[in-house]
Amino acid sequence: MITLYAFGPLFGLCDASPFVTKTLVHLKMSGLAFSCDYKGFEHAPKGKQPYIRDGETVIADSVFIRDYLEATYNLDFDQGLDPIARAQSWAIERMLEDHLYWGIMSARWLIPDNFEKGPRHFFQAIPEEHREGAIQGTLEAIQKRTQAHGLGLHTPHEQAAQINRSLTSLSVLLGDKAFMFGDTPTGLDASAFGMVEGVLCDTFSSPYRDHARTLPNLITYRERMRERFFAD
Ligand SMILES: N[C@@H](CCC(=O)N[C@@H](CS)C(=O)NCC(=O)O)C(=O)O
Repeated sequence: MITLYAFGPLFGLCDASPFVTKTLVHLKMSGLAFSCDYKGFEHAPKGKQPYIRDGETVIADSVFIRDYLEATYNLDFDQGLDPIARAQSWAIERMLEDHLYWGIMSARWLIPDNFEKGPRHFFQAIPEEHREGAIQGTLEAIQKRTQAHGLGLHTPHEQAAQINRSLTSLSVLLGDKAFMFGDTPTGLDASAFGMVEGVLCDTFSSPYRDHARTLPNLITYRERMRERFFAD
C-alpha cells in the first residue's frame, strides 16, 4: 500500500499544505489504496512534503508523485485533454504553485496575527527556552526565501496586486465550468483545489483571502471539490 507523508488536516483544511492536498486528490483520483503518515517530515528526501513510499520506492514532490502514479499504474489524470489543454494545464499549475503559493505561504507565516493562530503551533514540541529562538530563525529563513523567490522584494500592496491578479485569472479560467476543463476533474484540479482552499482558509486573514471571497466561482469550486473528493 502507498504511504503519503503529510502534515495532516489542520486549520479546517484537508491538509495544512496545498501540495499535500494536491497529492491527496491525485491519490483519490487514482483509486489506489493509500494511508497517511503524519510523522515523516524529518525523513523527507528534499526537506519538504508531500512525498510517498510505494514498497521500496520513495518519490518526493507533488509533480513527480503524479508522474510516478500515472506511469506506474497506467493512469492519465488528463484523459480527454488535447495537447494544448495539457500545456495550458501545466502553465496554470506553475502560476498556482510558483506564484500564488508564495502569497499564501508568506501571509500565513509573516503576518504576525496569522502566525500566532497557525504556524506557532508547529513549535510546541520545542522546549520553552529554545522556542522563541527557533521561531525567529525560521521566520528569518522564510523571509529570505520569499525575497529569493522575488515576491518578498515587493511592498505588501504590490504583492497583493500580483497575487490577486493570479486569483482573478484562475477565476476567469474556471468560468462557469464545474472543473478547470469541464465536467470532469483533471490533474490540474488537484493543484487548483489545494491553492483555492489554502487562500480561502478562514483561519488566516490576508488581502488575497479578501479578494478570493469576491470571486464566487472559486468558493463554489472549493465546495464542489470537497464534496467530490473529501466527502468522507
Ligand atoms: N514543489 C514541492 C513543494 C512542496 C512544499 O513546498 N511543501 C512545503 C509545505 S507547503 C514544505 O514541506 N515546507 C517545509 C519546509 O520548507 O521546511 C511539491 O510540489 O511537492
